[in-house]
Amino acid sequence: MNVDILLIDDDPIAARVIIGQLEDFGRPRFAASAAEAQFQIDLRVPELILLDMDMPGTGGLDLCRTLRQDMRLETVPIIFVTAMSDEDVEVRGLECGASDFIAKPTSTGLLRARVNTHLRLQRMTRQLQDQAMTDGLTGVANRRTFEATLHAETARALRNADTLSLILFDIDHFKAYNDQYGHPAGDECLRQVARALSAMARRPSDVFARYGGEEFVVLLPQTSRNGAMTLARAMLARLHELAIPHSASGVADHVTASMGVTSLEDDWRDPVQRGGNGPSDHAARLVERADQALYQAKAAGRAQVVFQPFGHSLLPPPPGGPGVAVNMPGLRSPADVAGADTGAEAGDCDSTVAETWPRIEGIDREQSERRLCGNRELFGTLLHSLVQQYADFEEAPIQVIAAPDIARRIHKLKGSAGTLGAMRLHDLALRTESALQRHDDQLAGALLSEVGAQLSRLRHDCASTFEGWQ
Ligand code: GH3
Ligand code: MG
Repeated sequence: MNVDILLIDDDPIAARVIIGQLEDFGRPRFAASAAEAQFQIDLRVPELILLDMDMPGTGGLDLCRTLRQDMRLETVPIIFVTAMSDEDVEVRGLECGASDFIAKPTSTGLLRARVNTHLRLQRMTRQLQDQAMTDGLTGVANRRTFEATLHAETARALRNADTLSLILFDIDHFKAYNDQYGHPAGDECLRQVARALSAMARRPSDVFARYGGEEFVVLLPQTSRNGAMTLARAMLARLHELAIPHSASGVADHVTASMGVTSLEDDWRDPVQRGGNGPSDHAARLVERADQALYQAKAAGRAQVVFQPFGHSLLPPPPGGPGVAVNMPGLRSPADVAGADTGAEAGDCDSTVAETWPRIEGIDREQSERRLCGNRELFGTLLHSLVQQYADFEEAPIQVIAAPDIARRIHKLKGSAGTLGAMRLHDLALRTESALQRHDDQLAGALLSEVGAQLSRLRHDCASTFEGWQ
């Protein structure tokens, strides 16, 4: 067995005895002072530290306290070796972050047993930490890890004036895949997709995570819009190569995904112009924009990438123009795609509000018309599907608020309402989301009732505007 143990002791004789006693574990590294210990740790983080409590200079207790402040040593056991067997000393040692004590002169059996115990505990702790960070089914990072990294990376991007991009993608017609091939095959499909596409986010700071169900997210620090779009397109192409059969897809004969991309870039970062309050606002908005882009990719026929600039609704579109949709080869013709209107370009288009664009209370005409490139029919279809999707909000808001997925649904509703220019609904969803985050269930319940009422109004107004609505 070869374990990387660091022994810190200013007494070379005592150290030699301990090194001999630990020979079963391999040869420990040795440091005779705090400075040497620091040098060894910087060289490589050890698996376990044995520390002489009676060190001169800063002393063992001070050194232990310093080591405990080092994040790299968070899970590394530090065992004090001491000739002082006094309860008070032991208490002070534990308060400084020591994991255990061994009395000098050390007994070989006891020393080995203690070292073994702490190594085992440390491995279990690391395993648990890894499990808490990864998704059990696919082995990629989980949502929690993504969210923690998203906040840290957004703060870093704002501080350093770096770009930060996000890809959010969702497997197309995955419910139909499960229905056709069974749930275990669905699980295997998710594993395959995660394995193949996560390998493409290669930089150490990239995070590929399962966002939920059949939805994944890729966080790309220091990556521009072009870089993120290139990667997203390459991911679509990889799915095409993987060619996992999906005969019930309706989009292609293999598994495809729809992707939404957004980038926090220089032009869109000014919090005053953007109306934001700092990193957490920017982080939430990144997800929201990617989600809106994904929604548009779905609406425009699936199996494609749509880009949405980070701040375009508050600022003019960047040079390079409107949202970009990228279609994949090998897809069925638009006419085959049930329920989707692929005649429209996804993303923003510059145009004035056409006279025929519906006037509906609570809908910002200009915004919805621009976002859907004047495609009135698509607008009707999407609004109809939004109202259908959240019909339960109209019927029983109080029960709905207790559902475990309520935060996610409200978040989705907010994004979809924004895309459709349903600004009153968007604003209500935003406030509900914020109340839920503050665990103010009473306010969230009241707001959700208003959301339900607004949805009812939309249903009513739209029924008189679009044919075939009931
Ligand atoms: P769309 O193209 O609009 O995304 O359609 P969809 O069918 O993919 O979307 P929908 O949200 O209707 O269905 C998602 C399905 O994904 C339903 C759910 O059973 C399935 N799913 C979610 N998580 C898992 C999982 O862990 N394993 C399996 N096998 N299926 C899952
Ligand atoms: Mg899906």
